[in-house]
Amino acid sequence: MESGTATPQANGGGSWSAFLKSIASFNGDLSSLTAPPFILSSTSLTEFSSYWAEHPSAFAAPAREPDAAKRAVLVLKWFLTTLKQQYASRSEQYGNEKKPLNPFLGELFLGKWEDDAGTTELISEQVSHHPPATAYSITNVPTGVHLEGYNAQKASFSKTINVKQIGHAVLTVPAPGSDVPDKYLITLPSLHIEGLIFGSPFIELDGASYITSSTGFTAKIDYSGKGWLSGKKNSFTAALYPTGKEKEVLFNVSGQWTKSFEIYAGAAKHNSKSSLVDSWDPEKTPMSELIVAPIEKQHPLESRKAWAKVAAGIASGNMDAVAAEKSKIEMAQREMRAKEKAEGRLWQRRYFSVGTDAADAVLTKLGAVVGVPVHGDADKTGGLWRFDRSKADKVRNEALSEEEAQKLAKELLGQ
Ligand code: HC3
Repeated sequence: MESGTATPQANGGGSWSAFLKSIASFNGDLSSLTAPPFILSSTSLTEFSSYWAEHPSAFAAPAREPDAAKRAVLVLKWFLTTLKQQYASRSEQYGNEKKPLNPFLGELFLGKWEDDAGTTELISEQVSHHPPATAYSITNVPTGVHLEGYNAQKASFSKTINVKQIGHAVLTVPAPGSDVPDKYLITLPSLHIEGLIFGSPFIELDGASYITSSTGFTAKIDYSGKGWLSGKKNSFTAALYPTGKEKEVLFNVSGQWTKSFEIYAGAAKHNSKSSLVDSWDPEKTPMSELIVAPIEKQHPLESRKAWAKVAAGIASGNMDAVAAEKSKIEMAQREMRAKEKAEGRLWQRRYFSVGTDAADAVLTKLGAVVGVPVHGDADKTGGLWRFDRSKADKVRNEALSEEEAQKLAKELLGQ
């Protein structure tokens, strides 16, 4: 069976209907969802962090803009450009969104982009397993634009799978001519799965998400899908306004997050050719390719290396091998947790630490504007995770010997 390409229909409707029955009563923990083989992806959720910067030039652009309101609109533009990758890229022909691999604690996904924007580095780490949470740090080296954040998901079933994203992202933009960088607090949209009943799942975003800045601007993005009678798939409208003055719209954006969008000055009711200030068309803007080290050079905890045997099993449709290889990792992880408990220690995250400030500075200043609590929903994500530069500097040039790498793989992954 070619699980990577086969449709549910091609694999027998029986197991798909059993899957549908099982999700109608599932407990909200997406990692516990038992999906039929043909809907299993060999990509781990730690890889999803890369979707934030597949257009590094858009990511870095705000650092070159001297005007604070225009910087805020460039941040909004970059955020909107990421949505297609985040929510539709795995389902190029709509309708084959698969179930990603559940990362193990400590799993890493490291990479970089090298293009016109210079080097942009990605670090993604599974910082919590119960509840599952992934943290990430992305830095454009020449400009110093830096994104960090963490996320978890809470799912419920009502007509379909509905997913609320827990967590947030913080973008730091060094502003031209200022010693104090801008901070942007970004919330994450809710989503639901469409097409489940037809065996062709894809994502639609819903509700609203926000970006609020230390420079006094807020963007609200409203998502809507194709209704019964009207509307287009993956639609959105967005408005940027001085924080607290929602009616004083400085810029508005509209379009489809999978297709193109236009940015206009002022409120939407005045949109005309002359108020059009910018636009985006993913077809005309090629993505940069993420560079990931070859598997043999990766750290044992790097995602593609750790899951290589599971991925091979999925690709060849050998589900016995998939189950056996997954259970090796799960057992080794369980044993490691038991050992840590017995020795009274915790797993040391490699790049992130639980926020040490008595109160997180960004959430204290900006959280209330966009509904992010000062504790950052730490109870649902295993902590309020912040990138720890000192940890990252320490491991930057660390080289494991072949022997050390093998020992780690055995101990932590049962390989
Ligand atoms: C819900 C989801 C897992 C979570 C994925 C997240 C929210 C992860 C963080 C990224 O930044 C954005 C993102 C994009 C897609 C989200 C996934 C879509 C489907 C997957 C479920 C666990 C799988 C449901 C199974 C099935 C067969 C219906 O696809």
